[in-house]
Amino acid sequence: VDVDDVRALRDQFVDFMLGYKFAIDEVTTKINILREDFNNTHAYNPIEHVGSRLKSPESVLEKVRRKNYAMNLAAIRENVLDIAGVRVVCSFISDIATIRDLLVSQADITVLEERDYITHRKPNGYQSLHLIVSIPVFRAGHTQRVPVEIQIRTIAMDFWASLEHKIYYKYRGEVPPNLRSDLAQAAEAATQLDEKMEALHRQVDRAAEPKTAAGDALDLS
Ligand code: 0O2
Repeated sequence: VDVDDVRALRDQFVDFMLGYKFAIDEVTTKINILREDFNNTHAYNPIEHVGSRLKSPESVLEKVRRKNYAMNLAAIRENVLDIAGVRVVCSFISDIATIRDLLVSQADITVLEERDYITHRKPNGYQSLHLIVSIPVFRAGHTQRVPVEIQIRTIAMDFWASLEHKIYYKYRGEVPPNLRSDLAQAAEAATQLDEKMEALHRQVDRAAEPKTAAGDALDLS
């Protein structure tokens, strides 16, 4: 093996991954701008927290093997669309659509894929809205469009998903049936909590609305 070839390969890979890191930075900035803007203009903030992760080289390669993709950078770029991941955790179910709409309407964002695991929850109980978008990243020598997976979910959905993730890894994917059914029940409880919180939120919103006497003309000038 030629050492220079190995070095060149490593440099290529570092450069490849850097594009995804920059794309995470771009999307995170977009979300932070929305968050700050909401805080400023609405005295209400639909975003609880924002997280991100760059897929590790090991899990990129694991996915390439599992899905039988070709083992080269061009094929990885084309097929593995979740190397850059950003997670937006919202307070209420209705905030999910608000954030989704605010992101997809941005001129530099193109939606490549959308999976609504809220309307169609996964059989294990997983709920979240997944968007795969592509955004331009302006590099020192060129511009590239980079895919980013954005997961949008409520606090309850996030709580459930993080526990399920731990259990799944603990049992290496072979979750015993009793735990599986407990998890499904917990997912149901999370949905009920989300619905209850949404209803409460609406009630509070209505109570806070300024009361206008019937027949009063609203002067919008
Ligand atoms: P991590 O640790 O977040 O990086 P695949 O990647 O093939 O398994 P696919 O079809 O490409 O799946 O995408 P999918 O299922 O729409 O979304 C994949 C990501 O969504 C996962 O990323 C998880 O973050 C999350 N996710 C999907 N299903 C579940 C689930 O049942 N439980 C939990 N806890 N999370 C889920 P990674 O790369 O698998 O994991």
